[in-house]
Amino acid sequence: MSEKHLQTGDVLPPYSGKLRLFAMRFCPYAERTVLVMNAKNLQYETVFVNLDHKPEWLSNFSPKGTVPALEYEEGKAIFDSNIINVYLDEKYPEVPLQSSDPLRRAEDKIIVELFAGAQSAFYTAAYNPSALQPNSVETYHKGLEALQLKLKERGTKFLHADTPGLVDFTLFPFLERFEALPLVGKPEFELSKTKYELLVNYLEAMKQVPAIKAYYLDPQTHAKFIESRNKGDANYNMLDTSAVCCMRPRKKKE
Ligand SMILES: N[C@@H](CCC(=O)N[C@@H](CS)C(=O)NCC(=O)O)C(=O)O
Repeated sequence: MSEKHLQTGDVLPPYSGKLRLFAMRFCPYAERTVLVMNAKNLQYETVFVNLDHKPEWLSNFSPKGTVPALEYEEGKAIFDSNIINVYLDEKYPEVPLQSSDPLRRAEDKIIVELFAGAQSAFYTAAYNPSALQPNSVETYHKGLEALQLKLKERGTKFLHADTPGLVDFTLFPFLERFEALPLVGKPEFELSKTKYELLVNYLEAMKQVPAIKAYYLDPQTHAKFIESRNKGDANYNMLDTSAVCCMRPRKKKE
């Protein structure tokens, strides 16, 4: 998978017949869909796009210009991570990621809803720290405490069950990024092991899940991206190895 982000003026690669995901490598919403597709063992391609200089064709797939968007048939797409993920779960039921019980599905949505405050406090802390309110840290920790309590109440390895499900893949991309906050000068957002023992163990277990392992980025990498974006020049292509391919030293002739 090329990690290069296409931008204004770049041509849309030809459609191969596989599901095609429009994403941005550091976008937590797009990651939700990547994790779901990985967990379901779906064949798909990814097109990464530069969100500061969007390719002209992005709006054909995503009318609001956001990622993720999923091209499920040539030229036909749906957008929004939650909408895409429920669609995928219903369309490809071989590996189900939601409970068959409607009440349990509603409870999963409530867990996601209760986490939303922590999510927006993260965004402010990472990308707009001057707008942090005195209660932002409190809101963030309240969200994490609520999540830890749910893990305790459910008593399963993951929120979904002893294997992760949609609810886990919806929250994880944010938790992954939360660990970068102390590295960008926000120690008050740390997920301390003493306070969040259960939650931290859950996070570590999630990192071992193959669907996640294949896409996970460490806190240092997220911190680098956050810093680049805050400097006004988001480094979308920092993982793109094709850019340095030709600078490798050539093998000496024997
Ligand atoms: N509710 C949407 C949010 C998606 C979203 O905000 N994505 C960001 C990148 S992480 C985006 O595309 N931003 C570009 C823009 O808003 O123009 C979802 O769940 O898919």
